[in-house]
Amino acid sequence: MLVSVLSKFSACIGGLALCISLQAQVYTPTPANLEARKTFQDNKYGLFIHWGLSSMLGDGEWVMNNRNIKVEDYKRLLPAFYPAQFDADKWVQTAKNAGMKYIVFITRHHDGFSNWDTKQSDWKITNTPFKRDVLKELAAACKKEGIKLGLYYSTLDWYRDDYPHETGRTGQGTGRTGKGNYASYLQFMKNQLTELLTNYGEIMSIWFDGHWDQTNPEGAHDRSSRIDWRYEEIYGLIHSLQPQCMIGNNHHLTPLPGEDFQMFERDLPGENKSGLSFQEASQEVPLETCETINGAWGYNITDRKYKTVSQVIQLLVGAAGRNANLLLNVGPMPNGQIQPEFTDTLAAAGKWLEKYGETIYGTRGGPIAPQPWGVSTQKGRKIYLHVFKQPYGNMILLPGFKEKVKQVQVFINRQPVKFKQQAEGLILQTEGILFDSADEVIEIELR
Ligand code: JFZ
Repeated sequence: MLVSVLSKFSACIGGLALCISLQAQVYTPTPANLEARKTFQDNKYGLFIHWGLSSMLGDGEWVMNNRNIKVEDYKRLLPAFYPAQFDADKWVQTAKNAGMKYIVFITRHHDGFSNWDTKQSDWKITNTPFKRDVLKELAAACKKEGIKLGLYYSTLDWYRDDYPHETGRTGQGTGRTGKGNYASYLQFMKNQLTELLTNYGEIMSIWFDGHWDQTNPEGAHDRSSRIDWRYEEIYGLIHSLQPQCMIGNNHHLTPLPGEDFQMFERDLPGENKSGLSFQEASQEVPLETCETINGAWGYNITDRKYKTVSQVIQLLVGAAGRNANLLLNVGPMPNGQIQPEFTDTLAAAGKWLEKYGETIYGTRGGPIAPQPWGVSTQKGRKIYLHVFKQPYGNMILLPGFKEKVKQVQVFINRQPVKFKQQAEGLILQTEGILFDSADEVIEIELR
């Protein structure tokens, strides 16, 4: 009797636990969050900004790890940081001129340095001689100009002892002797995130990075994490503070419960050129590709691998054609300025967008999968073919194209394009069309 009561009792407890853990797996985004996702997809194009103490060393944001700089030595950067030319309005203007609609700023990268006046640590920008809370200034400048603001936040830390560094894949050479303590580190992160989501107005997104430090490298069969990050708690906190705030995590995995967009690093969704993106593109949440404008995220003084204007345009369009946003990165100089090689290219691509923006903003990936000649986007009854190079044989075949076509035109000058609808698909005659732009757009209007 007692046995059966006990077993019933434990079955009940077991059921409850199962119920609670299932609950934790279920995430229902609020209407405001769903709305924010749409706006995000409509906006298409953002500026990523990697900047902080590491910029001073001119060797990328991984310099602390790569050169095994000890925390004690790296600390000397703090009293030396004085970005005299920092001007949040200029950064925002750079994004605007580029045709970008949002900025994602590094609030805290792997070196653990906080780019805002956090109360949780002394390792912060307001303790440099510069003293200013650059995030406050950037948030104000963005608000003034109608640019949305997302925040990059590293869950990996090469500086703090309480980060579980013993099991980390990186940061082993920074001389830490204290023991990792995730409970303490988690509380620290939650306190910081609370500040970020309370004191800086509406935050478009939190862009997490660092998960992979606790897993085998990309492409490995087992990508399980050596620590339990307790994302339900972190994500729950964010969504309770700002329900519309979109959470993304650069773990290079299928999105986890609570995440609102999926990111691809140096890759367009479906490609895996960088070897960092083995994950499949989600059909559920918005997608975003991040890329560098040269070869580096944080300022690298010798990096001259500048992308051309055409490359930037084709990257953006290539992302749009795969239903993804492009988050294009610059690493400003230690003085706070974005170098002219970057601003010039961004502005020139922005000029292209002034003319062709209608075929990018507010669109979704089109019905024609990426082709050797380019990609397609769609908005309502209009399909835009983005042609990167002169089509072979002066014709484009869209196999299996069934929908009835009203008219086809060259987007920029309304020059009519001859077309035939046949059993094998839609055939466009491109003879006489000048393909001299990085991307010539042909508009197909459906009936
Ligand atoms: C990460 C960061 O480490 C990098 O500094 C930058 O912020 C970028 C946007 O995101 O990039 C990664 C992520 C994973 C690995 C390497 C770089 N990895 O697994 O080796």
